[in-house]
Amino acid sequence: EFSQAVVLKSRGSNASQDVAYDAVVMNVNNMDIKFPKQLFINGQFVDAEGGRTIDTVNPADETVICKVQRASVADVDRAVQAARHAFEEGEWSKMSARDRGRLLFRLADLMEEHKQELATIESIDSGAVYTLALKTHVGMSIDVWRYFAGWCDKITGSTIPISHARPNRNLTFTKKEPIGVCGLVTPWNYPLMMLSWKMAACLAAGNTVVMKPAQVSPLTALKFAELSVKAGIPPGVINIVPGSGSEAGNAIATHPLVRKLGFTGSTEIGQTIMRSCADSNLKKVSLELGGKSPLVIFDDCDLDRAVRNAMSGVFFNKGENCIAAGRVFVQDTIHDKFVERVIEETKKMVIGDPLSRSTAHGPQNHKAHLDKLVEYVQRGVKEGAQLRHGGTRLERPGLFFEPAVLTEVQDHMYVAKEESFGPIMIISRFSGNDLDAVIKRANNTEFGLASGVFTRDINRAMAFAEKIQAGTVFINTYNKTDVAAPFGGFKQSGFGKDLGEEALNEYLKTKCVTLEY
Ligand code: TAP
Repeated sequence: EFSQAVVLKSRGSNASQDVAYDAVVMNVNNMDIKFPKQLFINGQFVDAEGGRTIDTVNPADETVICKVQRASVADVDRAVQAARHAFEEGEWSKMSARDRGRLLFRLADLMEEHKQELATIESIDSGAVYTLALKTHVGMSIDVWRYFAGWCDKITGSTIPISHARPNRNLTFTKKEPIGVCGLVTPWNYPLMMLSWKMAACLAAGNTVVMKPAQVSPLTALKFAELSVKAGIPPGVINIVPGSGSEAGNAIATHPLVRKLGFTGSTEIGQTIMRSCADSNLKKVSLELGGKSPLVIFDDCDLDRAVRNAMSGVFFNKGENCIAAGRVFVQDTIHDKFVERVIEETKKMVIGDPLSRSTAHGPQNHKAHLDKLVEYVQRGVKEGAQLRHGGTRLERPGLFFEPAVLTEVQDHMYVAKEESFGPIMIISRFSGNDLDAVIKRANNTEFGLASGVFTRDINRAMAFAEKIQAGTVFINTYNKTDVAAPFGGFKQSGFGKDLGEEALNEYLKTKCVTLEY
């Protein structure tokens, strides 16, 4: 039987299947790398209708890496038809959940075997520092595939005691079923990881998928597609359609055969997507959107730890991090010392070639983003904030921005309200021990993604966790995400969780069955 063959293939070491494609081959980072640049539809790499392309640029030196095929509305439709066929008639829906899990474990193993290559591709395409790409961009992606592979055969419904129709008896039970063809649209900050967070849950639940990576960083999604063939994932289960949001992204969001859309990106586009999903066919939708996450530092904290965590809270992955601490509130008794320490440490950060093992801070993802960051800092200064460090483009090839520290930021300022999505620390003071007053300021935003507090007072920490309006709360730590812990925002940071058991519900529907006997 084919499903058995697929699974046997997934177990055998020499069973991998190769797929032919028009490859980009490079020697970079002291290794040979090879990746596709075409659309991936129905298990094959194909050119887009009309052969249109988008240049993908290496932000470390602004050279063009390659031209990637650009999906049209018709290409997206082909991908959706392939996903529908795979769901309704292919082996994917026929095989047992345990076999499905085996395929996903095999895919994770292949990603691990290609870890260095994936991290190198991520680094040249997105500017991620290679050592971080290994650990986070690729490392956490592998973890998330394994985590959800383990869920495949543990998706259960429940039995529910309803009233009996005496003298007969009744039994009600629920079944969790896959939704069908799902669409995914993701941003550029962690290209492979954003794909993996959503797609692993989506496939573990038994769906098929059409996915559009961000046009500025599509390469690891295509390498991933190649590995999915080697893993033995049947054709049509995974389809990847690089292209622009307004064309390919919108075609997914409005397609009448797509029943669910998982989106990560800006709040503005999230609103557009939700409208498109409603108007087209009332798709189920989950949105992971922007943030302006508050980090509150009290004077009874472990200052070394607070400085270290605030720095990584803001500068991690060049600040291109949705849960970045977008606003740091520091108690006035330790404010000056904190600022001094942060500046001292920021000056020590090694900025440079993301492939160098000693680099801590690489180039920003793309030019328009870098320009926005420079303007953002200037706007803060114009409004009266003090620029204490960095904040300009560095005079060297590549899209390098010197991490910035802005102090004396007041609540009404643009930089206190809007997300930068870059390495810019926004510091404000608060006075006294009035927890409620600082929480009120921290909650005075339409975002609600993450938050953090540093204090040795457990009562204060717990009160903060209770009152803060954010989907994630860190106490005496920051950025500590894990594949098993649900992740997602409140308010205009969106709804619907990624990661953890809860993420499965985003890609399942509940059927309720009642019988009488
Ligand atoms: P967006 O501009 O919102 O783009 C996200 C994705 O949506 C891209 O693939 C984009 O395509 C596509 N898109 C644009 N317009 C579309 C449309 N009309 N219909 C369908 N798709 C469309 O965000 P970005 O600039 O890539 O990412 C930055 C934002 O993402 C920040 O606000 C950040 O906070 C947020 N973010 C949030 C999280 C979580 S987990 N909450 C994680 C990472 C990032 P293109 O390729 O054409 O741009």
